[in-house]
Amino acid sequence: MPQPQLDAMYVKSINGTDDIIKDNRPKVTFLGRSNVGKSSLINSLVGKQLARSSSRPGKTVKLDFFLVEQRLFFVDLPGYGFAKRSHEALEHYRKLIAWYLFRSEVNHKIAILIIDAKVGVTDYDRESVMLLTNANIPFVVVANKVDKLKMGDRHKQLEFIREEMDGLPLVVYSSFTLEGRGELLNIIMRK
Ligand SMILES: Nc1nc2c(ncn2[C@@H]2O[C@H](COP(=O)(O)OP(=O)(O)OP(=O)(O)O)[C@@H](O)[C@H]2O)c(=O)[nH]1
Ligand SMILES: [Mg+2]
Repeated sequence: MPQPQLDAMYVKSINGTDDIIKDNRPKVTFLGRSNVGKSSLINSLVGKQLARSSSRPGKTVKLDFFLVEQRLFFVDLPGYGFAKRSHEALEHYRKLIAWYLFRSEVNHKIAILIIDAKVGVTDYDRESVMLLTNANIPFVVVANKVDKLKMGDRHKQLEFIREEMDGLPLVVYSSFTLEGRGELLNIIMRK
């Protein structure tokens, strides 16, 4: 079945404070470790190649804003914890992301915390859950790349992740097969 596209366009990329933060239209923010598939997931949701993705980690380097259906923004964040970055670069990204999420006073609609279904829940993911919870930012966890799980491992691996996430909303997803797309769109786009 053909997947409906969303009306979506690239607006701008920022590296610090900017008028778009004060634009009151709600922001849907995609975060997660480097290479976990944040940019690909945005593309799979809107139905076109909008965000730049790459097989090499470290592709997204700023906060990229996309206007969706004229009424809200999708925000693609740089990945956290890319080991090949210098200490200074890691600090820069950590501060930029923390500022945007917790101190910029942007109008958060929901954050989409993307984890790798095959890798499972990492320390970084646990820390993100804690920080989002403490900041009262609504969020949903997305277990992406589920297409990489062998059928025999799928059930057990997803159970591990569910247990770790302890009752938090979880969407099982693949940007390749589009499994979970309808479910996630319902969560993100509901008024
Ligand atoms: N098998 C599989 N691969 C995926 C999926 N989603 C993304 N990928 C691949 O994962 C790699 C990273 O994708 P990106 O979308 O660039 O990841 P990112 O999280 O935006 O990465 P950074 O911007 O570097 O933080 C690419 O090679 C994608 O093709 C998925 O659902 N399944
Ligand atoms: Mg990216």
